[in-house]
Parts: sequence; C-alpha cells; structure tokens
Amino acid sequence: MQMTFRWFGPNDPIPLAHVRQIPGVRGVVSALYDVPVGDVWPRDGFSRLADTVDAAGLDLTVIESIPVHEDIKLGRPTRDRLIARYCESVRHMGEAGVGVLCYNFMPVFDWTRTDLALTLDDGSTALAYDDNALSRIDLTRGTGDLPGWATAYSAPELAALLAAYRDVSEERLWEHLAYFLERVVPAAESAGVHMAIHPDDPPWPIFGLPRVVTSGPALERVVALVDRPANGVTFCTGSLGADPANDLPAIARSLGARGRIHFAHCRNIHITGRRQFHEAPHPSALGDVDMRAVLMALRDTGFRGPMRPDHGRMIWGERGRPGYGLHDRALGATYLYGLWEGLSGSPLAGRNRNESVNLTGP
Ligand code: DNO
Repeated sequence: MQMTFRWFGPNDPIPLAHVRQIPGVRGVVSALYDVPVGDVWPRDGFSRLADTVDAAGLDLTVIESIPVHEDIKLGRPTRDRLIARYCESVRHMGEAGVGVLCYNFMPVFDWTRTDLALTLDDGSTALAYDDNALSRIDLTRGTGDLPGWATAYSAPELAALLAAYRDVSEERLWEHLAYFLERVVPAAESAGVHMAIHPDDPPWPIFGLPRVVTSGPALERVVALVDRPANGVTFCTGSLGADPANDLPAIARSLGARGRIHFAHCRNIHITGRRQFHEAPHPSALGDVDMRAVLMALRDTGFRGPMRPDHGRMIWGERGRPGYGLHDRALGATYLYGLWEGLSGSPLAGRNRNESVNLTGP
C-alpha cells in the first residue's frame, strides 16, 4: 500500500510542502486542471506536473480524473473521436510514468452533496447529503457553483443534457460504458496504466439520471466488461458505504482477490436516514464504515496500490475547498497508515521515498 494525498495543482491552497510533512504520505493524486473536457491531455503537461511533485519530494502516483465527455456516456456519434482522444491522454500519462487513472461514468454530475458545511456535535463541519433536500434543488437555474459539480453548466445547457439522458436507460448506459472500456482498456494496458473506475457518489440515481456503478455486483460487472487486469476499480468506502446494502469488506475481498482494486479512497460516513448521510472522521467507531474490516480485506488480498484519505471535515477553524482541507485529511492519512501498520504486524519501512519500502508488510 502506498499512502497518497489529493492535490489540486498549483491553485490548491495547500502547498505540496505541507503534504510532504504528513507522516507516511509519499504519493500525490492530481490532474491537469486547464484542459477542456474532451481535449487530449498533453504529454508535457503530465511531465511538468510530475516534475513539480517530484521537486517537493513526492511521487505523482495517480491521475484523478480525466473526465469522460458526456457524448461518450450518451453514446453519441462523436464518441469515437472523443474516445480516441481519451486513449491518447492515457498513453501520455503512461509515458510520463503515472500508472493509475481514477475516472467515473456518472451522467452530468460527479459526486453530489446537499450541504457543504453541516455542523457536527464537536463543532467541526462536514459534507452531507439528503435526498429530500436534493429534490428541492431547482435545476432550471443551472448548476451554479454547487459542490462536487466539476463542470458548471448554464441553465439551457443543463436542460439540453438532462433531456438527452431521458433516452438513456440504465442498460443503455451499461452499453456505453462497455463501448468505452473495450476501446480504452487495450490502450491503457499497452501504456502501463491501470484504469480505476470510481463508484457513483451517492450510489443511487439523482435528478432522474441513471447511475449504475453503485454496488458490489455492479463493480463485478464493470470488471467483467473487459476482463483484463488493466480494467479495475477505485474502492471508495464513502461512496459505496452510503448504501447500507453494500457489504464493503466482502466487496473488497472479492475484487481484491482478483487484483482489480487499483486505488482505495477511504472515508467514513454516518447514515442518518434513508438516502441521507453526513461525512464523519475516518476511524471505524466514528461512522458506519468499518474501516478496520475494509483495510483487513485489502491487506489480506495483497493490496499494493495507492490509498488516500478521502474527504475530511473542516476542523480547527480551517477554511478551504469543501471536503479537501489539510487537517482532517492529514489525520485520516495517519490513522489509515497506523491501522495498516497494525494489521501488517510490523512497522512500515521507508522514512522517505529514497529508502526501500515494503508497505505490504509480511
Ligand atoms: C470526490 C471524488 C470524485 C472523484 C471522481 C473520479 O471527492 O472522489 O470527484 O474524483 O468521481 O472520477
């Protein structure tokens, strides 16, 4: 296992120098933030990013994410050209030496929350979701700058997209995902890149849009669409864990045993009602995700990939990008690192990246 931390590039208020000081963190998860969706991500862009991260004493380990253009998810005729460009981007990241790509196949919206700063009992604030509150959001006004919505659409653009998805049933969306993977996975394989689909967050349809990557069986179906090691998943405890029907350790064991977990996002959540939850501190006892059981499953199945603490709360008066402050994520990283060390039964080697490391333990 390699502990990593997400960094939003030079505009991230958290400097890499601070990331470097988090105990155990050696890798960075990042992306190019200035490439329009659908364009090729240039090789030199990846190399520059890798050099910046390297200069800070860290490794660029994961690209999260190269967004999948809506035309691909909609199965429009333009998809062939867009998929060819996607393959080129994947080749470029491989050439720059980055081996894991986290991406998602959620129509229109990426991760979605209805409250960015719910105050918890201890005075910290956390991201929260409530299906009733979602139903009160008026999409006729566009997406505005609401949380998690990587692309902000104008009201007419959004209306057109939502209308286009009315013809896309869940089965159609599966077909479009298969079409995409049949073309991208071979390119990834030859570029030395592992594809790691991120589960839908939350794991149910929102705004009447189909969402299919929501459960263990769905993830099994994804990896079977193109049955190659390069076609794997991001195991996200917070996304999958929002549905109490998902048995996280069992899902991790099944996919992990076949070497299909290429990246782990670890985050705890507390379920407060039907389709209602808020994010919680990382330790098992403080939410509904049994983090210890999940990490045990990953460890038992020989997980060697990158892991990152996913969202954190805002604590100690920190202000910043919702879910992506420094303090609580750093605490999460340290907790996860210690938990892994405890489960491994021996100290984790590697004080810095130049020393030999054996993070999988005995
Ligand atoms: C949220 C993230 C997601 C993730 C994408 C991957 O914080 O986990 O936005 O990056 O869904 O494509």
